[in-house]
Amino acid sequence: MSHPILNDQLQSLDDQGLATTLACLADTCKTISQQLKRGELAGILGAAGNENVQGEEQKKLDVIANDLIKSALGACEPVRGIASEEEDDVVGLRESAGLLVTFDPLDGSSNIDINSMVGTIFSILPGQSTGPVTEAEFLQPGRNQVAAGYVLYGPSTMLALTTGNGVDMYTLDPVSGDFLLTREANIPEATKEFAINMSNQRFWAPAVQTYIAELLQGAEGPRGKNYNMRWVAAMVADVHRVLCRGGVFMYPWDQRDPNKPGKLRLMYEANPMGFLVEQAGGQCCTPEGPILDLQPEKIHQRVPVILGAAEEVSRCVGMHS
Ligand code: AFP
Repeated sequence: MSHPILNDQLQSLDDQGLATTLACLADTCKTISQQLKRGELAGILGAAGNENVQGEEQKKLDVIANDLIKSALGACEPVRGIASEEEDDVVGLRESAGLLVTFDPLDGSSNIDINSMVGTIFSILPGQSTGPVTEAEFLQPGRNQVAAGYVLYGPSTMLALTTGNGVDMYTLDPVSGDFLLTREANIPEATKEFAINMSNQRFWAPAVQTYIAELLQGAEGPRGKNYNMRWVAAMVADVHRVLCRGGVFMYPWDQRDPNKPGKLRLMYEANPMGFLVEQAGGQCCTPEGPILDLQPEKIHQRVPVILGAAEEVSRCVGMHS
């Protein structure tokens, strides 16, 4: 069976600037994948001794992945500016170009040292001006995204991509070095699988407590079926599972830090995943409504996230009202 090659598929896009940018991101992720495969042999595990803007320790690989993507997009003509989860400020590249890229270079970095799954998440927005690049220009609702995706570095390296016409999943062929189209994502409306960090249960809002308690009651409870639970602790891997076989994933608000409305970042994680999940037939919401309709207030903003099977997301969101 022959699988279409990503670069051939990209040639059919109307916007060739977008195609060039996506090809650049895909190529850079191949390099990150190679670095990850060498693991401890490459001496790139462990801490780099820095903290990122959110006060979290950066791993060497976070820094390496960030530098690789930053430098590749720096040489990519259609890109006007970039924003990275690992950078304090947005970076202006060329005023004449039309695309803005936001990215989380290495999501799930606590998994690096245990040789478990991590990924790169990206989102592409249209530029809003022909003048100097500013943070304000990036603060567009996720609905404006022209493309979003992630690369999952797992047993095989996979790219999930949407340009607003469904979600295509490509597998990196180690022989040819190409990303080959291997499946389309589809999230069934109903599920029996949920993903949440249960250790935070006592900190959740009452609506989330009630919703998860219902799932845990299984067939004897109001939902009338038994649910299974999974948690990889890398959003990219947990959402990949939802895109492949359905399920609901949540990182809700909790009261550990009342000043943080959630753990996940709107511009680097929630918006791109929200675009993918909606394009695969699922929903992605905060308790107030669809994530993609949120007007961002700052580039490193955090949000609560409930995404996946429409039936579950609606029920959980409904419990908040
Ligand atoms: P890092 O990339 O900073 O390790 O964070 C990953 C993440 O933001 C997201 O990918 C996971 O779903 C979530 O954190 C896991 O958080 P817990 O460690 O609190 O379960």
